[in-house]
Amino acid sequence: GFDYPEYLNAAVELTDRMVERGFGDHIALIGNGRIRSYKELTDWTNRIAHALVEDYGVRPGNRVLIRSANNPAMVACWLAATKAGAVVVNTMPMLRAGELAKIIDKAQVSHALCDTRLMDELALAAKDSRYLKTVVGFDGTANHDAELDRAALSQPVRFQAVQTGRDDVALLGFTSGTTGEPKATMHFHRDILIIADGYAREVLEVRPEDVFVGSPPLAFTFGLGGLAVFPLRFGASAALLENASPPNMIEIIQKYRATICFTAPTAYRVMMRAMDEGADLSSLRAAVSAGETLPGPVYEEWMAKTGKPMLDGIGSTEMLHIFLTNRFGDSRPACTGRPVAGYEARIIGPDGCELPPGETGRLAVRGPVGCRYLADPDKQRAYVQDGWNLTGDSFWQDEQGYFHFAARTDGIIVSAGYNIAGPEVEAALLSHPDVLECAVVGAPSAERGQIVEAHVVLRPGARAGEVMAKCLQDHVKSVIAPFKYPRRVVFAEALPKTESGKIQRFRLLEGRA
Ligand code: 3SK
Repeated sequence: GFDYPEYLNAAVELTDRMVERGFGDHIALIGNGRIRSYKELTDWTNRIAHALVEDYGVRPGNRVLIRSANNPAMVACWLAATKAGAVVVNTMPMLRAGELAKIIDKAQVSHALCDTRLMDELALAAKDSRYLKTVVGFDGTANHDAELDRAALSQPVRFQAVQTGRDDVALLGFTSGTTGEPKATMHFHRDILIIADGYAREVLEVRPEDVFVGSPPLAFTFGLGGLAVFPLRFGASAALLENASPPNMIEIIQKYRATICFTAPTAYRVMMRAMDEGADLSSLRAAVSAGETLPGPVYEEWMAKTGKPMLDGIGSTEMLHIFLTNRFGDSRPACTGRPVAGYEARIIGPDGCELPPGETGRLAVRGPVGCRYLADPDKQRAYVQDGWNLTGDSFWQDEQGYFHFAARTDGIIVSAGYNIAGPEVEAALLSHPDVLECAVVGAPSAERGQIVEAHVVLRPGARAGEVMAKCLQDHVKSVIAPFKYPRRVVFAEALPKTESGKIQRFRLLEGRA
């Protein structure tokens, strides 16, 4: 069970409590050229919390937006605002003024803490806002040379955190999803601990010696969990990278002997090419893959190279983190495993009834964390029915109870009466040595209703053209049922992605009926 006291402040549990438990001298955060212990992080967050309350008037329940790349200062601001009882909205650096303005409006953000290097777009968004009145800059580098840093410096290192209830909202997770319209999901203080005490404890078996590294933005709950909550809950360390390109991740893995990596399959593929050139990733004991389907060939290659399974998992902003996952001793290729302890999952048909093994339907989940949309009762009713969260993914369950991804609920391509799961075609294309990345969509076709259309980014050195298109089509036909082959192949330099790295397949179809 997940039993927490009635009054609980998640940020206190991740900092002051860790010092009390003897982790004061352990390394908590590494980033921007500095290493900070739990004691230093605790004092830092307490000073900022004081400044937020006394200098900037943050009150319990205020919505505080944070705008930053992944760095220790962003984590410190998040923890400090949480200690002050605020409801935090973490946002990604790539957002533009228009997108920020929508979030500010929807969440009724009153205060914003912004890395000074990213101030321009936020200032634009704040200009005409009815809600956002206080914007404070912080220094995302290690120099502590901005307004919030100076205000914090004159404050004491002890702070009496706001006594929040375990069911008070602590975090608003925004998801632009793959459709473009931002939705916010509310998460309680206890939810933040549950994702660590569930998935991270049960599946990753996190210990204080672990060093985490990865690419998802802290503004995305995948990143906040994997790169802040999980390490801090267990006295482990997180190495944060403002630019988490595969070469930068490799450098950090080698330098700090990182043990747990969170990233997406595309980055793992690039990292595996680097291993062929001598990169040493032997310190990694867990490679977590999420955010995109993990193609079977990527899993197999990782297993062959490291002798360890890549842990494919699926989560969502609605559910805060991973609820279905492979495990160290229990993993299979092209399979997302079984529910995390405390969660149940089932496959349902269009009538809401559970489907038998082997049939593809919508994945429904329930467990200790669930979806609560902010100010959107219609979306809430559609997403949560009879206590089950109806995800946007279709899956099928095998006879042994393992779950297999089929497609986004809206991602099944129906071509001349055949149901074709785009991700299956993508996996087939990715098993071709010249393909770096690809996205498959159902393009409208007068003849067949839809046709399978593949957008392909080739590896450097490979030549795009008719010969390559034919070669890829033949390859797909040789790997999966021939009717699934992409009838159209479009070569691209890059694929459209959300700030969190998800491919936006809908954008590949924009402007077509
Ligand atoms: O699978 C995902 O995309 C995800 C989303 C939010 C949090 C965690 C995960 C793995």
